[in-house]
Amino acid sequence: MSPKVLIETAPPGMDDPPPKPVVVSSAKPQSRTRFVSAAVLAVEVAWLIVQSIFMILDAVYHAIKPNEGKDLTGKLVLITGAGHGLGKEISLQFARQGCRVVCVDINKVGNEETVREILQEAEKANMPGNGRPRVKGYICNVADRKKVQELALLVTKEMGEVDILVNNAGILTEHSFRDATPEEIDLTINVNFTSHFWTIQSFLPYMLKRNSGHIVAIASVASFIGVANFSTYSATKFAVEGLMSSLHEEFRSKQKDIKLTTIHPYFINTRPDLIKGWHHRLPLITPDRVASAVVRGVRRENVSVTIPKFLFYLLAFSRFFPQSVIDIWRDVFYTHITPPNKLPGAQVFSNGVANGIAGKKEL
Ligand SMILES: *[C@@H]1O[C@H](CO)[C@@H](O)[C@H](O)[C@H]1NC(C)=O
Ligand SMILES: *[C@@H]1O[C@H](CO)[C@@H](O)[C@H](O)[C@H]1NC(C)=O
Ligand SMILES: CC(=O)N[C@H]1CO[C@H](CO)[C@@H](O)[C@@H]1O
Repeated sequence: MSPKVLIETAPPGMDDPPPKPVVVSSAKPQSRTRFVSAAVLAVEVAWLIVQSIFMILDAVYHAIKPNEGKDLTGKLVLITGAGHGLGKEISLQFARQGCRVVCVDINKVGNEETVREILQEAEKANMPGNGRPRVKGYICNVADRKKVQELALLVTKEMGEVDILVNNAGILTEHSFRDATPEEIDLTINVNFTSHFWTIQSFLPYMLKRNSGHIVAIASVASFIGVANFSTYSATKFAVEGLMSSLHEEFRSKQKDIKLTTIHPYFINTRPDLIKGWHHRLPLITPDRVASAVVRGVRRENVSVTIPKFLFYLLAFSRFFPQSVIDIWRDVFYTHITPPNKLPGAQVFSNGVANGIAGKKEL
């Protein structure tokens, strides 16, 4: 059936632009198209429900009988902030998977220590290096875009194209919002968040070229909920979640083979100096546990991993309740942070940025 085309012409003498041609089909055009699009939507939703049921059943099956995921032997992994705490543990665990490792940190001493430990372990385990260096350390401030670009060129030349990028470097900034200085705010945002743009933009082109790669972001449970005296930090973690979630959506159709994983750990006991100021109802978790969750998440290509897992469900569930209910639960399962410069007898820190740019002098 061919629709009739009706062209209305304006009465002569008026300067309006000529109206657009109006397409009309026979009887009740509007209600018919509305009916058709509603029917199409209904069919699509029905199909979505069927597919979702199968996907949920599949997820339940795998939760009962977990698969170990892809083999990482021989992959080149770059970890930022490899010189201390979680980054160090992540580096060691990827090396134990048979990966070649690039350790990046602003702190030369810590970074070299990690490299040395990996080499020692590899020697003991007699792991083959396949003629290329198993591990190498690089000093770089990830908040410095130019330095990150130079790093990408150098690493690619010396070690090869990076398969897995782990954005872990960051600083824990603790201050009451009133006390936050512009320097602390800028530094935290640059290191904990903006750096992700520089590293991803620098390493992604190689991944796109080969149509394979994996980008990991270490966010936090503080990307789901805010924490008092942790506002700047928490804001950067929400931002990281937003970035990764958007990238997932952007890559999902055309760059399916670039995998993304965001890790949301609860508080980790990496920093004895800061822990003194933490009062919490739930036990802290160990870097070791988080690092194995990172490796597992990468192997299984999980988009989001929360450690401990129950916190993810608890926090998602809590959203069904009024804020007053959430508040009283948080009063019982509290996490209170006293900034380091407010701890009795602590003059070690001049401000809330505890490890700030440790090792900057060495650059
Ligand atoms: C990770 O992926 C596996 C399947 O590869 C799945 O069984 C598991 O539930 C996922 N875990 C999370 C936290 O999404
Ligand atoms: C935030 O830190 C201040 C000290 O600067 C402390 O007095 C206060 O109790 C802390 N707030 C919370 C909710 O932990
Ligand atoms: C996303 C990111 O880089 N976050 C880091 C912010 O700082 C903390 C504390 O060092 C790190 O644990 C995070 O990895």
